[in-house]
This record gives sequence, C-alpha cells and structure tokens, in this order.
Amino acid sequence: MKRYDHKEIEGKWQEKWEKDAIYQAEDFSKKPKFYCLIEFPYPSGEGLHVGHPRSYSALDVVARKKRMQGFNVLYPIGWDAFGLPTENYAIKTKRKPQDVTKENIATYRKQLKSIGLSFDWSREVDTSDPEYYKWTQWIFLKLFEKGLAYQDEIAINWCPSCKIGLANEEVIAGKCERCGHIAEKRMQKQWMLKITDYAERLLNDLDSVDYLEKIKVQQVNWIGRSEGASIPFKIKDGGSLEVFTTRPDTIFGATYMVVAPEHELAKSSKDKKVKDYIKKALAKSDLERGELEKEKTGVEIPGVLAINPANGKEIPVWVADYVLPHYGTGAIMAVPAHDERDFLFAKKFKLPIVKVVLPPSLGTAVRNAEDLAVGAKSELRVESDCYLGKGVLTNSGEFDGLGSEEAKGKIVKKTGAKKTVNYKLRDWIFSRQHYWGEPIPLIHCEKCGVVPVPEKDLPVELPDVDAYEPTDTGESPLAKIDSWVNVKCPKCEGEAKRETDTMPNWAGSSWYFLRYVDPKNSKELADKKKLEYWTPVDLYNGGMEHTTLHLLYSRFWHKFLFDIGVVPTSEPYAKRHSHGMVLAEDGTKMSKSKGNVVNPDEIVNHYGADTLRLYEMFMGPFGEAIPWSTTSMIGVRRFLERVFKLDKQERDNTITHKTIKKVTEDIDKMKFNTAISSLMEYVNSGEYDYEVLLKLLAPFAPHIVEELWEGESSIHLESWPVFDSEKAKDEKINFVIQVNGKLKGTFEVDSGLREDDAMSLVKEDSKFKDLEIKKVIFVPDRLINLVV
Ligand code: ANZ
Ligand code: ZN
Repeated sequence: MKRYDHKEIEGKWQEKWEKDAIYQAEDFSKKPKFYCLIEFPYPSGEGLHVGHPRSYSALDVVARKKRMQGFNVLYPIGWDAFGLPTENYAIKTKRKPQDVTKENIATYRKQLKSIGLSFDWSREVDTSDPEYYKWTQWIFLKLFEKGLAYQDEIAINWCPSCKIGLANEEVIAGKCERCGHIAEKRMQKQWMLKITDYAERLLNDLDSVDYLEKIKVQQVNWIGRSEGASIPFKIKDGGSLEVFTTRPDTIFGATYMVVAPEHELAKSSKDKKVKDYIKKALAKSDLERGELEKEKTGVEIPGVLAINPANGKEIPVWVADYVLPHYGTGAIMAVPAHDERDFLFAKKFKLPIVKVVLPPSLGTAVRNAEDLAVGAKSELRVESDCYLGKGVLTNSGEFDGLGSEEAKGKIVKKTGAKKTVNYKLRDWIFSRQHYWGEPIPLIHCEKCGVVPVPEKDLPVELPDVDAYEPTDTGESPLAKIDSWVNVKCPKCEGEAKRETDTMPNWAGSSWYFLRYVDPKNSKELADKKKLEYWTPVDLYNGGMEHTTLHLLYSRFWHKFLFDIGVVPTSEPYAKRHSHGMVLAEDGTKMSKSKGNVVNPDEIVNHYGADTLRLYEMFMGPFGEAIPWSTTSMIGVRRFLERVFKLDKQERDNTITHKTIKKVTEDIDKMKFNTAISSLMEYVNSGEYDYEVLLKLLAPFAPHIVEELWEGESSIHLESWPVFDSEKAKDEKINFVIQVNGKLKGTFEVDSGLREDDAMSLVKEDSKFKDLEIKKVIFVPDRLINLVV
C-alpha cells in the first residue's frame, strides 16, 4: 500500500496542470460563461496570511465545480500593488518600491501556486505596472473631462512630526501610525471625485444586484439618504440662518440654534471665546465630533439672536462641534426634548427644554416601534424626558393634536421651508502626497490653468529615482524632482509643472476586474466585445471591511464607464458575498506582534495544500470569523489519509444521490462546511461510489483526487455528477422545536436533517434568534431542544 505523500503528489500535479493550461478561460467560448472574482491581494512584505486562502479556496471550489458543470470559467488573479507599507519600507531600507514590489509579488505568486488554486495565470495584472496604470490615468482624465474631478481646499490629517499628510487609514486613534504623534488638521488643496453625483443611483441600483443583505444595509447607511426640509430662521439684526431638519414637526420645541465651528456665522464673530473655541474644534476629527457619548462642548455667540418662524420667539445661537460642517447646511435648530444630542447639550448648558410631541399612548408606541426596522429601539426612549419617536403635537399652537407626519407638511408650508434630500456620502478625496501611486495626469500652466496630459502621452510614469523622502511642506515627494515636474504645457508650449499628487490605492482596484477580461490590450482598457462576453462579474467575494469604500468606489467608476459607453452594464458585480476572518487559536486576531500567526507555507509543507484548503472550508460557516484549530486541521488530514486508502467500488444507492444533491446545493449556497460534513458521512457509511466521491471532493482537495483518478485526462475536466431527484428525495418529517422542553413550533423538513442545519433554521426564525442559548439537545429526525 502506497503512502499519502502530499509533497510528491501536489508538486507533480501543479506542474502538469500548468503545462496543460487546464484552467485557462476562453474568450467567446460557446459554453455559458462564469466570472468568479476574489479581491486581489496587496503584496505586502509579510507574505500570504492563512486568511487569504479562505476566500481563495472558497471561490476555487465554486470555479472548479462550475467548470465541471460545463461553464467557461474566468477565475483570475493579480496584484493591488501600490500602497503605503511598501513605500515606507522602501524609504526605510533606501530601496526602490518598484523592486520591493517585484519581490513581494514573486513571493505571493509562489505561495499561491503552492496551494493549487485554479487561477488563470495568463491574465495576471499588476496595478503598479505602467501598462496597467496608463488606463487608471485614462479613466481619471475622462472623469476630469466630464467635470467629475475637481480641486478643493479641505482639511486633511497632518503629522507635525513626520511633516506629512496622512490618509484616514494612517490615523489610528487620533495618532500618526508611523510615529505616534497626535495628528492635526490642516487645510490643503486636494483632488476630489464627485461620487455624490452618483449617490441616488448607487442607492437605487442596489435593488438590481444580489448582495448579502448586511452588505446592502451597510451601503445604504453609508450613502445615508435623508429626507427633510431646509427651514430659514431670520436673524434679529438682519440676515438669515438656514437649517436642515428631518423633524419640522418639532419646530415649536426649537429653543436654541447651533452652527458648526466652520459656519460663516461663527467665523464672523469677533468674540474671543468663540474664536478660541473654533480653533480647538477644528483640530478634531469628524468621528470624534459626531460621537453621541462624547461630552458636549460649545459656546454661545454673543449678540446673535434668531427668530423661530413658527412662534416668533427669539432664541440664542451657539457654536458647537457636534454640528458638522458638511452635512445639511452646517446649522441646526436644536430641539432638546426630542433629540438626544440636543438634550445632553441643553442639560449641560441649562437651556430650556420644551416638549412638543407626545407618544400617541405608550402602548401603541411600543407596538409601533416593534414594527419598525432595525435600529428603531431607541425610538422608545421616553426616559429622561427625551422622546425620539413620532406622535401627537402639543405646545405647538394651531398644530396641537396633529400627528407628526401631517404636521410636518403643514409646518414646512407655513415657515416657507423647502423639502430637501441630504446624503451622508461625501465626495472622494482622491489626492495623496506620496510617491508610490499613480501620478495624476494633469499639468499646471500659468497661462492655461489645469491642462490634461494628452492621451497619446499616457502613461505618465513615475520618475525612476534612487531616493525620495517626504517634503516638509506637505507636498508630494514628487514635487522635489525638478526634472520630472518641469514640462511644456501641452496647449501653449510654455513652461508648466506637472501635478505632483498621486492617486489613492483605491484607484487601481476600482476597475481591475475589467482588465482581467483583456489584460494585454494596448489600445483600450479592454475590448468591448470581450467585456460584453464576460461582464458583469457573476460572483465577487471579499471582506466586509471593503463594503463601504472599495465596493462603492468601484460601483461608482463602473457606472461612470457605463455612462461614457466603455462598459456594457451599469453594475459591475451581479452577486457579492463575504467571508469571515481566520482568527488565532485563542480567538483573537492573528498579529505578528502577538506571535500567534499561522504561516500557510508551513501548513502546506507539513500537511499539504489539500489539507489546508479542505480545513479552511470545513472550519465553520464561511461568513463567520473562526479561530484556527490545529487539532481539527489534523482531523481533516486524517480524513484525506483515509480517502487515499479507500476501496474502489460502484454504488447507485440513495445515499449517493442524496450526497450529490447536498454537495451541489451547498456549494451553490456557499455552505462549504456542511458540504464537507456530508462527504465525510458518505465515506463513513461505507456505501460510497468511488468515482462519485472523488468528483465531489475534487473542488475541495484537487491534488489527492487527481492522484487517485484513473481516467485518461484530468479529473478536473470531467463532468460533475448529477443526481436523480426521485432517488435524492427526502422523506418529509415534522421536526419539533422546544425551548426549555416546551413545544415552541415545528418545521417541515427533509429527514436526515443534521444538527447544524437545524440550528441555522432556528437562527433564521425571528422567534428564536435573540435567545441566549446555553445548551442544545438534538434528537435526529425528531426534535431540537434549546436550553436558555
Ligand atoms: C431638529 C430635530 C428634532 C432633529 C428632532 C432631529 C430630531 P439624519 O436623520 O441623520 O439626516 N442635523 C442636521 N444637520 C446636522 C449637522 N450638520 N450636524 C449634526 N446634526 C445635524 O439627521 C438629521 C437631523 O440631524 C436633523 O434633524 C438635525 O436635527 C440634525 F426631534 O432637526 B434635527
Ligand atoms: Zn499653457
């Protein structure tokens, strides 16, 4: 009996697959296409993390199964290669980021190949390759041409010690990520992209895509559409102050007003206290300022009184940093009886609190609140005299007794307000003052202004220099490289200077999936026919942390490219899924400093790529964070050892058809762990069909099955087993759910329901989802009892 020697087996087949190019996608094939995409990695100096293979193996499973089902699959890979860690490392070691990047990519490529993923390596892209970023720059020029790129003076994070502008992600808890010095705010000219022009479409078109619900919810909240009204308040000595409110019905309770420290009304005050306050407030980040828990601060602007248009009362105007400058009008009417932040503020500064909305009656309020969507619980806070819900008006003159909704419309009319829509979404800050990014392809000419680099001169390549350091002015390091900066103006041929800001590393990743379709095209970003064949992406998997930035940015660029006729669809991804993190054994995040990082190379070496892949798919539900467990990983290895020694036999029995059905459907639902459990049960039953077993296992553990396969060509070119639905049909049973032994309901389910499937049914049911379950008793085909 031969030994399961994973090293020999895996190396041998990886070489053969590569030689035979069996995973190459074919443009325009007659087969149905399937475009399967993972978020391409940033090739950091640290190499691959065991978290990477979780997502890559999962989509590899999907890709391999789809291929066996007769699809022409595109499963590509590339490098998101621009970025700060590389730049910082290069500065520290006095090397070129180009060279460091090349080395890192080589390491990643080797590591990924050792896992046996079925990528089409012939389509590799690298965002830092001038042949690639030529097209990133081209897209920028199109945005500029259409008025969607503009320059603005905005507050950026600034480290006074490193003398450098920091991206938001470089500010950790208010401090510079490099040196730990407190980051300040500083005004600087930045290129901005008008993503806000697309806010409405980015929101509405979520209806047309199949994203996990939690992903949609996050995008909806991030876009933050809010309907309300702009109401003008007269200022006693002339002028007016416009506020944005979602609750015009509370206007009789507006006992003071607040403007943001950036607001003209605040800035024009000569008062020393006001001036001092503004200075301090401007140094804080929006995040710090917006927090509800934070102690409220503010000062009254002396000599300024506003007139409440509803009742003619004179009310004071304050400046406070809890009002943000870029939302609504940067000014509010404060209604402390019905808004929590206003309430805390009014308590602290002893401002009057006037109740103007009563809960319809506590009973109905409770019921209504329960009917409301997520987050509505706070509506119920009646405690501390601050009632946030809608209700019946009181202390509101002629409007007393009206319901909130009806009153809103009438009050908007009476006060001469306008209905308005606001978005939380801000324009995208697109400038970075760094070296290692795509140069923004613009030229500044004294005579002609900002002139785009002509298309024929793209790419604007980064200058090849031995050393570059941050400047002390906050400008990009490129600003010091005279030979690169000084150019002729493309319009008037006079002396001009290049733009020295570079793009953020969200740029290259906003369209890379389009380049995979046609990676070597030198005439356009991708051939139109190929785009029509391959796009949209059928399945895109990535981390939840990319939901609001990357996912929204790339949807925005895609919509823009659609509008100018470059791509055939207005949405880039038909379906979006996300994976959970792989945690350290103790349940904490793996980190170098804690020394709890599992190195995938070692696992591949000692246990084999198939074990790593199968274990990562088996460790738990794909969407959840799961701690690494060496013990269960070894269990998975034992399973493969067992498979290696199985007898060859043929069976056409019920369990075979049921297993095919279960594995097929579970892969479609991305429930990889339960698919693997059923394969384990299939082996345990002893009644397996050997060929069927190998084929079903092929997407998960591609090397070992290839070794065991005795067909003429690769098992991965075989077709996926099909089941006879009659034979695979389950008997229906009434499955009982108990809580603490009491009957709480029944589900009609297929017999043979497993415990984890029963638990997911229970969790999907709103009746049970908030229970704190202490223990679960599971009786197969009869009941599940939750002890709480
Ligand atoms: C009066 C009022 C009474 C409000 C009340 C709320 C409840 P969303 O839903 O997030 O859009 N607001 C307006 N502009 C602001 C700014 N620049 N900074 C901080 N807060 C601002 O929130 C809209 C509400 O947030 C507005 O409605 C306003 O407070 C406040 F019982 O006006 B409201
Ligand atoms: Zn010029």
